[in-house]
Amino acid sequence: MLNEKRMLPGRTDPKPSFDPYSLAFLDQEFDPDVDRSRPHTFKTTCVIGLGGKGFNDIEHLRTRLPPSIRLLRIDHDAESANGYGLWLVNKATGEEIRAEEPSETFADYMRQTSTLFLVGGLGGRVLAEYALSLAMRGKASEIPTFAAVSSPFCFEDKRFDLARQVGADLIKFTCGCLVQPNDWLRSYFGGEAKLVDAFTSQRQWLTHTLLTLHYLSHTSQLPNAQNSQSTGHQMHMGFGRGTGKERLLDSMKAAHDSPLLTEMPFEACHHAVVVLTSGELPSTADAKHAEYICRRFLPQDCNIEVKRLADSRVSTDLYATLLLFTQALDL
Ligand SMILES: Nc1nc2c(ncn2[C@@H]2O[C@H](COP(=O)(O)OP(=O)(O)OP(=O)(O)O)[C@@H](O)[C@H]2O)c(=O)[nH]1
Ligand SMILES: [Mg+2]
Repeated sequence: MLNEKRMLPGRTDPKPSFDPYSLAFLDQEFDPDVDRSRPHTFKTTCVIGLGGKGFNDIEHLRTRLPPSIRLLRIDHDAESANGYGLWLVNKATGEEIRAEEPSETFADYMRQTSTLFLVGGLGGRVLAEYALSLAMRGKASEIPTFAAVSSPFCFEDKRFDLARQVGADLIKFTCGCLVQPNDWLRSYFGGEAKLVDAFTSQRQWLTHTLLTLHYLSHTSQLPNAQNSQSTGHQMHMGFGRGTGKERLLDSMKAAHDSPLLTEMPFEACHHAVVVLTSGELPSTADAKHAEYICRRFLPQDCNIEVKRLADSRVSTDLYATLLLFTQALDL
């Protein structure tokens, strides 16, 4: 619940007639125009999926991320008892090409990487084994590195301690580590939806996070992205949709109230990026208004950036995406 101080101006009818958290537009083909910010260098964004959840994530992202983004996967190797495998995923066909010499091939990929994303399930063995060394490698090579991971259900108690430890370490070595607890998915769907439905929506959230960060990595000063020496951040994301005359206010309010920000300590936020997305570029007046709204629930000295983005898949709706950065908090 919002406290008084954080309360945003609301409308008389608090219940919009549509789902403020639907990202259905992401299931359409990717709009190459959104990729226009990509600088013309040989370097590219690279996403690495780790373990079983990483596999599911990559399979989902394959058809939804722009062709310029490279997808890799690291997993147990079915052919050897203790080994692991590195696969390059062909976006068009889904075919996976096994890298013959993982270390050399991987070093090549890293030389061609401008921003690195690690995705998977905290508490998974593959992620526990490789995510931290990948993040440290990214940091040492001055590649801005982000992690977007889910944390285990509370009933997976064996995985929980591992997840806590790996998550805390990942936060130290990334520019931003976003942890989405699987239990939030359940509560968001009232515990009634099939788990697979909850996972599908979680993957839409993940896709949205990656697309937003991919865009921002070329256009914005994300905290620490340029500074390999400083300590890491915990990243939190919320988004909301608005439509009609009050779409800016509705989308900002929905973003603030997002189930993804269930336990967000807004008072601890030191850097915030707001991305306003619509079919046509949102106005500068909307951007000013969004900043004004943020000032009502973020600390005085919080650095706030507002970005505007056109995406032809979105029609006349407006999406407000909040990326909020804090120092490491308890997981
Ligand atoms: N949200 C979400 N979570 C998943 C999904 N698949 C697995 N998980 C969670 O991810 C965590 C790690 O599981 P895996 O990715 O299968 O782990 P692994 O690296 O393959 O290694 P093992 O421990 O051997 O299974 C577990 O806590 C699962 O609950 C998925 O598709 N979506
Ligand atoms: Mg597994």
